[in-house]
Amino acid sequence: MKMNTLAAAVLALSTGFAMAQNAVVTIAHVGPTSGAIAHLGKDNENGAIMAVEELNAAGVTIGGKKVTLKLMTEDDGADPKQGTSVAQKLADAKVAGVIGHLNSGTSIPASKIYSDAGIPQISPSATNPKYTRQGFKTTFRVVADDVQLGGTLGKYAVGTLKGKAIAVIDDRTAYGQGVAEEFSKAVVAAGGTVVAKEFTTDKATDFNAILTTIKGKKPDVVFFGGMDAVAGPMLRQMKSLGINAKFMGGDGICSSELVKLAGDAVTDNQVFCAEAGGVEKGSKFEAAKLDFDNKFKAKFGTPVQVYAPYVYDSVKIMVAAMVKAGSSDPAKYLPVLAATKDYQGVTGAISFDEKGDIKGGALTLQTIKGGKLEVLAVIR
Ligand code: ABU
Repeated sequence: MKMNTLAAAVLALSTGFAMAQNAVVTIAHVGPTSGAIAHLGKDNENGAIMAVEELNAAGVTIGGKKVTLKLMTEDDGADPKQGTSVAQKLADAKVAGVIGHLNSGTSIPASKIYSDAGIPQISPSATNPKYTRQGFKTTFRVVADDVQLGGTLGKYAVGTLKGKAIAVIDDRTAYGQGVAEEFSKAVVAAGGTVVAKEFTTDKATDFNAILTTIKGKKPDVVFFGGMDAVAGPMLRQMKSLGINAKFMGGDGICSSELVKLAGDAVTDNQVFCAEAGGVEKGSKFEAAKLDFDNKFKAKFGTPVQVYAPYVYDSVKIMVAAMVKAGSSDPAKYLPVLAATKDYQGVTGAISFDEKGDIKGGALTLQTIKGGKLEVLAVIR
């Protein structure tokens, strides 16, 4: 027993010594870990922590040398200005790569700074199409975009939910406004009518004025382009005002937190939302995703909100590109990252197109039923 303890101590010391000798490769994660959607930022950050810990435990060799990965975590508060200031800090620190940001409103302006510095950036959750349409070689995304999200949800509102009169609200962010516009276009194309267009902000808590206007239009469906922190109180105020319409939103509201925030203000099959990714039931990725969800809950004591697994895959894709390129120098591994093809992640098979977008991205359409999110369909 004593010998085992001694052997373990020697091993720990020698492992620690070896780790200390390893070159350090710094990857950054950025998301809003403060503010109204800090729960989503922390969810994303935890996905990065999990990936880096697993990689270090397994051992990473780049260009024939053992390396230790270091995760630098930054908070952008979901604020575009704070986002660019953090991006400049990371560029000055010459990090090897960036995973983030969470929001489109921060990812888009930050992407110019990373592009100028030649630093690869993978967003696990920013869905505004503009993010990858700026001609930057350093910009990647592992989820579907708002054209796909808004388009699919608009078609669903009219075709499946049989909505005729549809009210649309957005929070004036790059994401909220963009997804609401795509949704509205698809509603009209499917033969529905947008009877009201209202807006709020991503910090608002009182929606009585806009909801009263909307109530007067008697909508079958209310769509909200924005995040769960705003959608929860909005649903409660809809109930107080007696608005019984279906409620829809994109990935920003499709979180386990929304279920808590809305509480008993929602009835079964009243809320519909879509995550901008997903794996089909019965596919070879189903078990890996479930395993990730279980490990995540055991490690952090909280369920996945939305995008932690996409962050986890993003870190692993970036490191796989460094290993394959034999270098963590962005100029050397960037072309390998761009050529990522059929990477087998926990969120499915990932390949990038010429813009840095995921090829053939999926959506997971969900509803709230029995106080939980329930998957209705995975759509490609
Ligand atoms: N995609 C929803 C949340 C993040 C964003 O695009 O702003």
